[in-house]
Amino acid sequence: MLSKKVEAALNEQIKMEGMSSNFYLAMASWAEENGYAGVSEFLYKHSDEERFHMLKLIKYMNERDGKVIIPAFEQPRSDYDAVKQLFEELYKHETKVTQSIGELVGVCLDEKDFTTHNFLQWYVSEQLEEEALAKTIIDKIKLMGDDKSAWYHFDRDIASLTVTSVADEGAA
Ligand code: OFO
Repeated sequence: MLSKKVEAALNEQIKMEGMSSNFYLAMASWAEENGYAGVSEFLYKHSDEERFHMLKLIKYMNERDGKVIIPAFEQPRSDYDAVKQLFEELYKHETKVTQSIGELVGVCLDEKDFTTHNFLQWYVSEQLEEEALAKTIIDKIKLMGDDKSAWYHFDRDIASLTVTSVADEGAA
């Protein structure tokens, strides 16, 4: 059984993950519309991953007899000036998600809910990796500047970039 505070905080996180999924879906569509096939493929996948993060929370809450509330999501932004701006927004958003996971972990500790605390450790590591991934992409974009051929390769290669591939690069 979940305490009311943990239940409310988990529902907030469901909202956050669902919002992330929609946010990246809108970004993916913008990238597709603007001819960045690789960037859009990367973002469609990212959107699916966020939906999976939301589902994982829903299933956990139901397993623990919590009451899941599926929220209404705000309409995400649908236009960007450039891919660089899009990834800066994505990075900013991920830092917010990390903060929200941190607060959720804090609520579990206050409530002495060590089972949920344990469950959330997966999200803690995931956020670390997602922030690193977003940072890596922004660094690449800065290096490329206006080099058209670099952009061509970037768009081709980003489709295969995942949280795991960046973590491996970091470990190498
Ligand atoms: Fe759910 O990891 Fe990003 O937001």
